[in-house]
Amino acid sequence: MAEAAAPAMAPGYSELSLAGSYALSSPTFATKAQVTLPGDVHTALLAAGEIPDPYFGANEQAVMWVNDTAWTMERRFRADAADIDGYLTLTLENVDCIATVFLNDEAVAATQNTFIRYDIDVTGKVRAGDNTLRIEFAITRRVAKERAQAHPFPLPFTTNYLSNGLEGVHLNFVRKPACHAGWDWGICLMPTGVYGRMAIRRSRLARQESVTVVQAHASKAVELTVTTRVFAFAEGSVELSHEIDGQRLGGLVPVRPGENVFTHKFTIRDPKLWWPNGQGGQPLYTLATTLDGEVTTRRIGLRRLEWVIEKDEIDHSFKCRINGRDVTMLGANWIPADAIPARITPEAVRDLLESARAANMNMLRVWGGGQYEPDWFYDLCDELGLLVWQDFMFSCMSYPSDRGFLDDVRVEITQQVRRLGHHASIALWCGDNEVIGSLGWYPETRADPQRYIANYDRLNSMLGDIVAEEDPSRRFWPSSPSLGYLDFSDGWHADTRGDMHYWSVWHEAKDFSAYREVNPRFASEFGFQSFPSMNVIESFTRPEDRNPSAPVMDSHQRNSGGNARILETMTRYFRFPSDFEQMVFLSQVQQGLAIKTAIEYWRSTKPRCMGTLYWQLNDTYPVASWSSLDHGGQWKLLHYMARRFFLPLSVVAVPERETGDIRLTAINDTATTAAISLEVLAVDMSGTSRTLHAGRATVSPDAAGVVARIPPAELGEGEFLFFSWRDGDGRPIGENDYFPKAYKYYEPARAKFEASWSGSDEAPVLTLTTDRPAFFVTASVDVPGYFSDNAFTLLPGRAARLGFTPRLGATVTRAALAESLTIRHLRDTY
Ligand code: BMA
Repeated sequence: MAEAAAPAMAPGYSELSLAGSYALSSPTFATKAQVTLPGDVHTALLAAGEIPDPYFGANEQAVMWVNDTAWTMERRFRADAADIDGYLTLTLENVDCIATVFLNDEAVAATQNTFIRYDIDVTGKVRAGDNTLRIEFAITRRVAKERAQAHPFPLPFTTNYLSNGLEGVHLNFVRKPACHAGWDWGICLMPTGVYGRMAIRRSRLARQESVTVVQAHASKAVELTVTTRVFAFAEGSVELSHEIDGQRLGGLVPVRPGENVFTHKFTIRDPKLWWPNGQGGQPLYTLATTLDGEVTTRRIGLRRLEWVIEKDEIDHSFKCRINGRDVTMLGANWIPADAIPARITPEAVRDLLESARAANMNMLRVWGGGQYEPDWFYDLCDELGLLVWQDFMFSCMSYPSDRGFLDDVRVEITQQVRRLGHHASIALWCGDNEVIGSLGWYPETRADPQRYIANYDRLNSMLGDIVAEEDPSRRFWPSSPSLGYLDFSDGWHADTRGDMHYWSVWHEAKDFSAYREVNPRFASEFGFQSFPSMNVIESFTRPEDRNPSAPVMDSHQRNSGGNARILETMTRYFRFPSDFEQMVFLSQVQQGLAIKTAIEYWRSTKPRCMGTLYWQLNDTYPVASWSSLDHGGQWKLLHYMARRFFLPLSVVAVPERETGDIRLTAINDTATTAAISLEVLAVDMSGTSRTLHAGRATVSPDAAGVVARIPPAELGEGEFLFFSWRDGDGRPIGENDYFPKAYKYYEPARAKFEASWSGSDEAPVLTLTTDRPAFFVTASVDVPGYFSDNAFTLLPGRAARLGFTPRLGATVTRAALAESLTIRHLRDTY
């Protein structure tokens, strides 16, 4: 009997959003809470007042039961006849994590990977009228444990963090952000929820799966190959078209059931090229894709990007070439913006990324123990000129490599590469974070390296194959750090090839000068901790907790011995602070000084070192950590110092090991020859200064060159170097200083400051003057925002004019700023 003709389907495409309020329940806890999805359980219980704020005090322990509870989320939703007149797909993105999905009490899907978008065929399963969607979550930590116990050989999980006595989680057995179980800067909440898209999609015949774009650059033209994957429910034809730059391609195309792939080629003449921050603009072209009324858009930045990893006079280079120019990558490592998923909002993330841009960064590494970020994160990076080193989500431990696990990961990685590949910001796919290194960390892996390397390579080579298949135009780097393909040697200390993680200063307590004993080709991780800012500490402590060894301060330090390391280091460089607040301030001074020492030296070795990404940009909750932005986005002193040491045209002072001379090197990360005039002063603690050098210099594009040498003998007892440079027209570009001895050996005076406000309420300007040299001078106000400079050296007779930029849409008045202004500096810390 002939096939019944397919029922006439309503034209076009429509979506029924399933976002909204869901009833929360569990077999073991009676709750009245409603959970808003996309969202998470902790947010719901907090809103219902059924749990205390997990970030306050030591409440982490008090809420641990939440992730040892099986949660169910259920809602009713109405559908009209029009909503269901067609083929129906239930799309669920970022379901965290192991759950069964019921539609009108029928189980329609089992999820087990937070990083996968589930497209479930529910044609004929949604009724006109009332329907119910129920998601029943398993207890992830228990499933993980069962899988670990069932695994043929031990796969230890990372415990590189102070778990505050909490039981660790086998997060290498479930596909969920590894840091959800805690990390050496992260709280352990193990959140549950759905964080992405939730919708019933109605299609006439087919739906869009993915649209990828590959760029081929020729002179004065760029060819775009647009590959569209369409899932068709039945045989037939669909209307598929693309539009970009005023060009439209497409038409009626035949489809057969399942996946159909279509390719369209556009040529863009006289393309407006996209550049990373600091190197040019970020023009974006909008590509609109329409399939039978289903419209998706993507913004495309046209740029040629390659990684030059080839033999050179040192060993092998490791640099990023953009539009033909070798650009030094300056930036930091990114971790999830909050430990409570519902708080990861476009507004909060834009604020953090804008702060990265304002600090002259041009790259962020999305770290492998976190998550693939939402589309809008990469849209923001495209817009702000922030390149992305994108790790795949594996970190610091070995993972299974059995068929089931690999099949699930194959779907995950394929989806992520197809979802993100069109973004100009994505610079590189990296297999994992420190998994190669971790092979040397655990007794089990050390005892049987062949087995664990083989296990590692099964997964890692699959990742490389997927990238080669799905995105051949982009580099796949096996791991961070890595010395190269199938090279399993130690990337922590080798500095002639690959990327390097240098942790000897923090984790091995070496002197800051140790940063000058290694010469990485690309430093993708290194860091130094500090305490969060005082107002952040006040947000999770009672006054009696504000002591570096108080239990609450211990519980907000997840790196073993971290608080002691901060305090011990102070005794090496500074006079010990007189009270808690001064200690907090000094911890940030010291953090900034450590990273300044590293980055200034490594940048001065250009073109040997072509990348410095410090650990870490942001925090997931209020904690002592390596971040430069407090939880909530406030600039710590390190972030202000980053804005200076990431200046594209910079001058740095480094002691020369051989001669002891202080070598001043100008670093030019711009495309044009830089002509500068440099003035170098010897200044004493009273403010008396002598000119040691004044002269002009030129530095070629994308190069570094020594512009002056100061023999140490030229500096008298108690004197330091203060130097400033201007452009060819005499406009000030930057200033910097250099202390040949640790700060504790100097006797700065108790400087008196004059502060005055000018400008307008829209653009307030603070002018600071001093009667004596003052160090790490830091202005702060209790309004969200940042000054154009801070944590700097202020000399008598050299006023500092600081513009103030509000953040998070704060409205300010100069009066309010003046009222809450505080000035801190080094001499006041003791
Ligand atoms: C590296 C990172 C993170 C960690 C950091 C600080 O290992 O990859 O895993 O948070 O060092 O210890």
